[in-house]
Amino acid sequence: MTGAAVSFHDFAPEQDDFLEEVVAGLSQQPKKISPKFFYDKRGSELFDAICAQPEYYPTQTEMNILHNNANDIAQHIEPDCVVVDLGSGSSEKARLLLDALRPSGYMGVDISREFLLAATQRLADDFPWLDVHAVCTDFSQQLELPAQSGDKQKLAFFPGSSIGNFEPGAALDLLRRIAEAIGEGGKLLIGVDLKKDEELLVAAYNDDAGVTEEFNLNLLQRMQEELQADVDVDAFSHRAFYNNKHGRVEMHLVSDCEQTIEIDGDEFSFLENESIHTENSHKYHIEEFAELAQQANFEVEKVWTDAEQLFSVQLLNVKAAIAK
Ligand code: AVI
Repeated sequence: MTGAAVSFHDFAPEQDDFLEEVVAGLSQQPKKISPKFFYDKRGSELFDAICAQPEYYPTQTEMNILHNNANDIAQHIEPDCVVVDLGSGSSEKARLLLDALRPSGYMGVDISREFLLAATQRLADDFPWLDVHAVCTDFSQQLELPAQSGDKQKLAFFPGSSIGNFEPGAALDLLRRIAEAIGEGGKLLIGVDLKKDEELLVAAYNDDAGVTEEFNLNLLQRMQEELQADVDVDAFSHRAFYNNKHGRVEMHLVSDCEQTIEIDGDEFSFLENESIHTENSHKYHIEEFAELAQQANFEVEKVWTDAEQLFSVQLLNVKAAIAK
């Protein structure tokens, strides 16, 4: 079925400079590269494959929580709200909620223009009663919403525990930005991965099929292909472990030997076992996340989890401004 046209709002997000950021990151000690560079076409395919690995519990657990509790979630939301899907991608998780929520509008917010337009059009086709908007912006930098949402309640939706990939300070900034964008009366439905047995966490980032390993190493492949970097991908190994002090799973690319790589005329030397830190994935206790939410001007209304308390879906309210 073909639905109504999608309204497109292009805030023309600035493209990241891969070369500049890689050179800056490898010039630091310890060396690092932002996880945002994982997601080229191959990286996005590999991430989808990670989500289907039996060890990577977050995706399926969160989908089950959303599916099983969609009607209860709807009880807490105004029926004609506007869903603001942050990092909407294929909109797959929002689809689990739409029939129960019956919102008046849906705004898919994503940096990837082509992907966003295709996914929102599919959504408009499948939910012809929904007013669908595609908002192209980098919400990790700024979050502007089109005025069309009017006075209706805004329900921001940020699944996948993507918040875990932000350092606590940056997570706070992002939550504050979301609170400001959705305003008083707005709510945020967010997926938050929970602290748990270390073995389960480590296994989730070291799947037996080696998909996470390939996802991590694809960063070096990208550097080779896009930056003509002189780097031997086989001379690096994937490492993922739980850092108890920081409450996060860390991913690294570890040099198997002493070596030098060259990128655009710059040389970067590695000792044997020296690493490039490529990702942090913070895990929270429910009370820790409530504290973070509180600092960002949210209060927790309700938390849904699975029976094993692996993952949580949390509904937060923007706190009312104190009257002067
Ligand atoms: C996207 N993000 C929430 C994933 C995570 O678990 O931190 C990315 C990922 N990295 C390795 N596996 C999955």
